[in-house]
Amino acid sequence: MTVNIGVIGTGSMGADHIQKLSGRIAGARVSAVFDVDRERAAAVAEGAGAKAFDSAGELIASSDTDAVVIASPGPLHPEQTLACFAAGKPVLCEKPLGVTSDDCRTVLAAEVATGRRLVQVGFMRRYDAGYRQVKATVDGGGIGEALLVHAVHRNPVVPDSFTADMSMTDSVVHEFDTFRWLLGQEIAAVTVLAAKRSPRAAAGMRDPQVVLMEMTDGVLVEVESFVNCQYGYDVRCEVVGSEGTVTLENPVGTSLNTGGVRSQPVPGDFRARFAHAYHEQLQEWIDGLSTGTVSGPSAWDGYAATAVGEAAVRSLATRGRMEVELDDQPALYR
Ligand code: ISE
Repeated sequence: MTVNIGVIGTGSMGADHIQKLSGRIAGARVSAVFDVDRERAAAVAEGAGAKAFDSAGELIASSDTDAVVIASPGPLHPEQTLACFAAGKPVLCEKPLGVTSDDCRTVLAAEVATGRRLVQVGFMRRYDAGYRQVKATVDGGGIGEALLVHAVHRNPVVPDSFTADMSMTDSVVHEFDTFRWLLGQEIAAVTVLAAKRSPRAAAGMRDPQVVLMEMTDGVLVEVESFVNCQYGYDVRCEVVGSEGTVTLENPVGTSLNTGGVRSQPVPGDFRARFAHAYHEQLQEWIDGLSTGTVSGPSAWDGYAATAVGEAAVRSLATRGRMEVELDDQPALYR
């Protein structure tokens, strides 16, 4: 069976998904495309052998679409996800599920009302082989009891429109999700401090920043976020346990030894670093759809990440420690 996928948004992430879904992912094809940029949508649709729609609503409702990928700007995600629920169609929604926790609550309530899981949130790191190995080691007791985590999240550059708050809501939101998943706990409190400002940061931008997350059972997770590091994309972590540590390095394909120096390439951006994870995310989503199962990061995960992001933004503004109060988890997500 081939699943017909409608893709909303043909910017960089949407285009990346369309490319993967057009040939590389088994059991799926792109049947429908929508973007506010009609010309771009038409060109992408032609390349993919898909139909270009005039609105997201029409794409979602169309019989050409069995399931939907949402890669539009974040503020549109809740409304488009709700439309997918109304049409009874599974949806892979890029992060964030909603830009506010109230938006996410609306999505949660609507999904709970359908009585089944329909949305998966695009936290693709859960599909990365390296993170999966780290989680398997921690879960298998390979380092004893996990006590604390050091993590690094660096982007070479960001556009001038990227704000200090976005370091939390757009970048470190991945660590919020990753360490909730990896450690199997919620985040109880978060503290964010801006470091000395890089001269490469745009006016008004506070970069780098350091985030301290306190997990519900006392594990501490410390993350450096640096979005103007210049040299490349660098995401790493080390989980420190009572009997040892497990480390995820930035992956290295080749090493060059010459003139007494060893050099190794660094990924240019997150699409290159997580290309395989994006592929696995789509393939596992499609494989699940054939049995009617949506099992990846849930609306609850999307809500929790956004709620922690809100607390982190408040902490950055006040230099204070912010507790994270989550609602009761609906049974659908337990
Ligand atoms: C970007 O939006 C992403 O989602 C990347 O995975 C992340 O590493 C980057 O920092 C974000 O800006």
